[in-house]
Amino acid sequence: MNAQAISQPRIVEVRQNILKRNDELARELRQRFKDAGVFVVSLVSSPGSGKTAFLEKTLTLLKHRGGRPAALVGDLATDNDATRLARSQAPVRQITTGTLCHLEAAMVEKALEDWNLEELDFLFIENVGNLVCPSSYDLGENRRLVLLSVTEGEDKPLKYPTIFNSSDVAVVTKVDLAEAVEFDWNAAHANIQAVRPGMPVLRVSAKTGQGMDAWLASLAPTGS
Ligand SMILES: Nc1nc2c(ncn2[C@@H]2O[C@H](COP(=O)(O)OP(=O)(O)O)[C@@H](O)[C@H]2O)c(=O)[nH]1
Ligand SMILES: [Mg+2]
Repeated sequence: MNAQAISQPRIVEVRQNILKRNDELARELRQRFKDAGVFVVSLVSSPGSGKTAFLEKTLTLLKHRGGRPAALVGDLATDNDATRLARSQAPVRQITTGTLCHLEAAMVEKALEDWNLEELDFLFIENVGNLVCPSSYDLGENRRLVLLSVTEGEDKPLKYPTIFNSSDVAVVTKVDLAEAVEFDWNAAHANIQAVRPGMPVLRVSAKTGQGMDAWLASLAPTGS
């Protein structure tokens, strides 16, 4: 047996342990969120799909309507997104992951350490922009949104099935650009449904506000 054949099972075992520990922590977080009455939504997508723009609009509209939203945002580097989101006046905290391409439950737990969850109705968690890594990591969220911008192409659900499969709702973003890029709605819808039959699909533009009311209505009143 060569060295690689011997070392391979060990790598698998370590990875399984990391995922198991993450799942346990995520379960604890989910219970904490439930006890505090906060509804938690996470967002995953490739970089540039419009997570931060969609979230800034969401936080601003919720604040205007008297809600108590907050957000955590993950990136490899910089706190640019937290600065953008903070314009909504909602509490926001950046998590920088260094070289890690996803958020883990432990990072969420640490970021919330000195927050009083009882003071929140909604917590949004923007994951690191990546269509692969975040799919296996439960963050204790109630609902996971996967965003797909019209400029990315309709085939992405077929190319990255795991992230679509591990999400609850698909959000097609930047619909104000759909015509310019000849976005094929039927193909996009069919591809999403092929990967995850019955998945709800929302269409939004953070730029024009289109679809934002329908999205917020899907969260109200308790977001359950
Ligand atoms: N036209 C248009 N551009 C958008 C929309 N949402 C985001 N963008 C632009 O897309 C780029 C990436 O958006 P960002 O929110 O940073 O994406 P993230 O990396 O997924 O957080 C930015 O230049 C945004 O201004 C939208 O609804 N319409
Ligand atoms: Mg962002």
